[in-house]
Amino acid sequence: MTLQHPEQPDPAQDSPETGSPKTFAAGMPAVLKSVRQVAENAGVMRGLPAMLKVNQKKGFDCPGCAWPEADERHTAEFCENGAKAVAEEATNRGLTGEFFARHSVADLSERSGYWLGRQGRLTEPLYLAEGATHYEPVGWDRALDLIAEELRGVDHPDRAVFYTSGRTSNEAAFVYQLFARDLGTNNLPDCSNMCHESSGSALSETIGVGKGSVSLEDLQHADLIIVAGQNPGTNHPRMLSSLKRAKRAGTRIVTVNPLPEAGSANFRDPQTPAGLLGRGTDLTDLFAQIRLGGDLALFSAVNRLLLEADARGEQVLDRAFVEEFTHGFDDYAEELLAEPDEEFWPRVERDTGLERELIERITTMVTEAENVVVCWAMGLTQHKHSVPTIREVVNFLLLRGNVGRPGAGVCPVRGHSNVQGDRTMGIWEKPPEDFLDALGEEFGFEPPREHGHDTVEAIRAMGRGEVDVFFAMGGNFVSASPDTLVTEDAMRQVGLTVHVSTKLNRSHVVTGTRALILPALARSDRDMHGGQERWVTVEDSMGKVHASHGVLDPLAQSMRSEVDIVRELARRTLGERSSVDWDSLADYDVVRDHVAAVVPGFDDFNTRVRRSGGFTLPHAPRDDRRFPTATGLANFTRNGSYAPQIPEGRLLLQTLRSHDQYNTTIYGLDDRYRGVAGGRRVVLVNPQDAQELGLVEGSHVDLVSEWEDGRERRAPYFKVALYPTARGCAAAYYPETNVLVPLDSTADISNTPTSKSVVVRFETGTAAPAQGI
Ligand SMILES: Nc1nc2c(c(=O)[nH]1)N[C@H]1C(S)=C(S)[C@@H](COP(=O)(O)OP(=O)(O)OC[C@H]3O[C@@H](n4cnc5c(=O)[nH]c(N)nc54)[C@H](O)[C@@H]3O)O[C@H]1N2
Ligand SMILES: Nc1nc2c(c(=O)[nH]1)N[C@H]1C(S)=C(S)[C@@H](COP(=O)(O)OP(=O)(O)OC[C@H]3O[C@@H](n4cnc5c(=O)[nH]c(N)nc54)[C@H](O)[C@@H]3O)O[C@H]1N2
Ligand SMILES: [Mo]
Repeated sequence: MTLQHPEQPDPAQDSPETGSPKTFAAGMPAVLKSVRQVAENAGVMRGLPAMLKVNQKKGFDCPGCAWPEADERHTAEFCENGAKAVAEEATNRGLTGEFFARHSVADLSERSGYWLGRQGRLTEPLYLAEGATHYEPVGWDRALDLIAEELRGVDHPDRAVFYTSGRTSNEAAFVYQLFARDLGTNNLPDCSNMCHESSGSALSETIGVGKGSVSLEDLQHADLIIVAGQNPGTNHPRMLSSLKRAKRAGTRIVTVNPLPEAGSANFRDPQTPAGLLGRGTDLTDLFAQIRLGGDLALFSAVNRLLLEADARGEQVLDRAFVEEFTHGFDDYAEELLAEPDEEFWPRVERDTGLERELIERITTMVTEAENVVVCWAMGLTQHKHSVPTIREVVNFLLLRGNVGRPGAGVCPVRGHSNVQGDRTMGIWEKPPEDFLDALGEEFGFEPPREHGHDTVEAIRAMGRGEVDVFFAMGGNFVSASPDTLVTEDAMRQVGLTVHVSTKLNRSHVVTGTRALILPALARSDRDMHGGQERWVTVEDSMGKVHASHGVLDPLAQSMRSEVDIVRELARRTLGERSSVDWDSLADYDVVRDHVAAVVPGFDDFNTRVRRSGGFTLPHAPRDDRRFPTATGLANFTRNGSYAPQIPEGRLLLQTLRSHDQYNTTIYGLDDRYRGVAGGRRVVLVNPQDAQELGLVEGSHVDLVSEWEDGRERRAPYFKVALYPTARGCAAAYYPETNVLVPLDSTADISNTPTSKSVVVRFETGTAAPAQGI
C-alpha cells in the first residue's frame, strides 16, 4: 500500500533552479530582502515603523526565533528572517467572509500552504457546519458557545486535546493550561514534542533541568563552541552576531553538520558598515561533515579519546568536578573503553563518515580549551537515538567540568519564540507533581494527575476515534506533524476541530466533522482592553523573561487576544463548576500574580518584568552547580552505540527548512544560501551517491520512504540537485516531505518524530503531474 498526498505538485512552481551553495551569510542582500519583504506585505507606513520596534525594550519580541537579545540593542535589532516573520503577521491584507464565500473548503484544500498563507490575516470567527462546503462568519458568542457545548458533552475530559504552538505568550499559555486542567485533562501536546523534546528528556535526566545552562555572556567567554545539527544562518540569524563577537574574542568554533551551511562559514554582519560592504568574519575553524545520525558516535569517540588520555596520566579530565558533582563515572568509563580499538574505530568512522584523524583534531581543540559550550538544534533532536546522543553530549561536557561555570555549558537552541516559556507555564502533557500541587492550591481545584497525550499519541488517539474536540492554540498541526496522510485521516475522525490562528493554513481545510477558526491578535498587534493597553511576556532560549508590547493597530476589531479567547471559553464551558475567577484574568497583571504563586522563579513577577530587560530564571546547575536529578548529582549515562543503517540503493533523507520559510509558513520559493531558486520540491544529493544511483542533476524523481511497517510513502516529483552533502545523506524541505515520515518512527524516550532520518529510495521516470495548483 502506498500513501501519497493529494496536494499535487505544480510543474510550473516546483521546478526550481539550483546552483552551488553560498559561502557567506547576511550582508547587503539580507538587508535588501528584509526591506522588500516588509514593504510588500505590510506597506511602508505600517511595516517599517513596526520593524524598528522589534526586540526593543519598549517594543515587541520578534515572532521569529527564540535567540536572546543582548543588553545593548542596535536600532534595528532584527535579521532578514525576523523581518519576514514580522511582515507575515503585519500584513495589511485581511480575510473577510466574502473570501470564504468565494472559496469552498474543497477548493482551499487543493491550494498550497504558500498560497493559503499569502491570502492575509484572519479577521473574524468562522464556522464550518456539519456537511457544509464553505466556512461562514459566526460571531464570537456563537463560536464560543459551540465549543463550550461540545466540551460539556464529552464523556470524559480526556476526549479533548489542547495543542499549542510555541508563539503563545506566557500569559496565554498559563491561562490555557489552567483551563485544560480545570476541565480535567493533561492532554496538552505541543510543537516541542516534535522539536526539542529530546533535549528536555536528556537534560532532565542528566543535569536535572531540561533547559540550556548558558547565557549570551558565556558564549563570549567560551574558548571553544561546538555547533552541531543547527543552521543558525537561516534559523537563528542573530546567533551569528554572538558567534562573531565570540570569534573576535578568540573563541574557536567547530561545526558539525552533513551540509556546509553558508552562515556557519562566514558572516557579514548587516548591523555594521564593514559587513554591508562585504567584509565578513570566518566563523568555523573546523568543519566536521558528519553523516546524518552520526553524532552519538562522534561524541562517544571524543569522550573515549579523553578517557584514554586520562588513563595515560594526562590531565585532561576535571577529576575534582567529576568526584564532587557527578554520579556514574566509573560505569560509564568502563563501558566506553570496553570495545577493542579494531572494532570501535571502524564503526565510528562508518557511522560518522569522519576519519579518526579529524576526530583526534577535534579532541585536541577540546583539551586546549578551558571552557566549552555545545549548541545544537534539530539535527540532534529528530533521530531515533536523539536522547542518547544528547546525553552523550552531556557526558562530554561533564568530563571536563564544562557545566555550571562561566563560558561553559549546554545550549539547546530553541525554535519558536516562546516555546521554552510555554513549557515553563505548564504546557506539558507530563506535568511534574509539584507543579500540579501548586496549581491546585492556588485555584482551589484538584488537577488531573494522569499524563496526557503528546503529539504523536494525540494523532493515534484521534485516528482511533477517541477524540471529540481538537483545539489548537496556534500552529499548523496537520502540516507540521509527521505522516501527513495518517494525520489528516486522524483529524477527520474528530467531532469538532478548533484553531486559534493568525493566518490560514492547511489545518483549517482538513477538519473534523465541524470546524471553527478563531482569529487571534499576534505579537506585533496592540492589545487593548477597556481603554487600557495590555502587554505580555516571553522567555527566550536562555531562560530570560521579558515584556513584549504590540505596536500595530489590529486590522480588525473582531480579532481577540489569546488570553481573552481562553478565559471566555472557560467561563462558558465550566460556569459555576469552576473556582477560577476567569473574568479577573482579563487583567494580565492578575495572571502574572497567579504565575508568581505557582511557577518557581517568578516571585515578584510583575515588578521584576517591568525592569528594563526583564530577569533571568534560576537554573540550579548553572547558578550553583546543583543538580536536581534522581541521584542529586549530574549523571553520567551509558549510551551504547547506534546509528541509522542505510540499505543498499537507498539514502537517508533529512527534512529541513529553507531560508524562505518559518516552519510550515512559506515566505517565498528561494533558498538563497543553498543556491536554490524558484521552487521547493528539490532533493539535495551527494554527486557520488547520485552517480551510483543513476540520478542525473535536474531530473525528476519520486521519493519513496521505506519503513518497518511495510507501508510505502511517496512524495512525487522532486528535482535532483547535486550538492556537497555527506555521503549517503540526502536533504529536502519540510513540510512537503512530512508525508514520508512514519508516525510510529519516533525517538526512544522523547517520542519525537524522526524527521532527520528517513530511509528513501528514488524512483525515476515518473511523469510530471498533469495539472498544477
Ligand atoms: N527563519 C526561520 N527561523 C526558524 C525556523 C524557521 O522555520 N525559519 N524554525 C524555528 C524552529 S521551530 C526551530 S526548532 C529552529 C530549527 O533550527 P534548525 O535545527 O537549524 O533547523 P533545520 O532546518 O531543521 O536544520 C537542521 C540542521 O541540522 C543539520 N543536521 C540534520 N541532521 C543532522 C545530524 O544528524 N547531525 C548533525 N550534526 N547535523 C544534522 C542540517 O543539515 C541542518 O543544518 O529554528 C527556528 N527558527
Ligand atoms: N518533517 C519535519 N517536520 C517537522 C519539523 C522538521 O524539521 N521536519 N520540525 C518540527 C518543529 S521543530 C516544530 S516547532 C513544528 C512546528 O509546528 P507548529 O508550531 O504547529 O507550526 P507553525 O508552522 O510554526 O505554525 C504556523 C501557524 O501558526 C499560526 N500562528 C502564527 N502566529 C500566531 C500567533 O501569534 N497566535 C496564534 N494563535 N497563531 C499563530 C498561523 O496560523 C500559522 O499558519 O514542526 C515540526 N515538524
Ligand atoms: Mo521547533
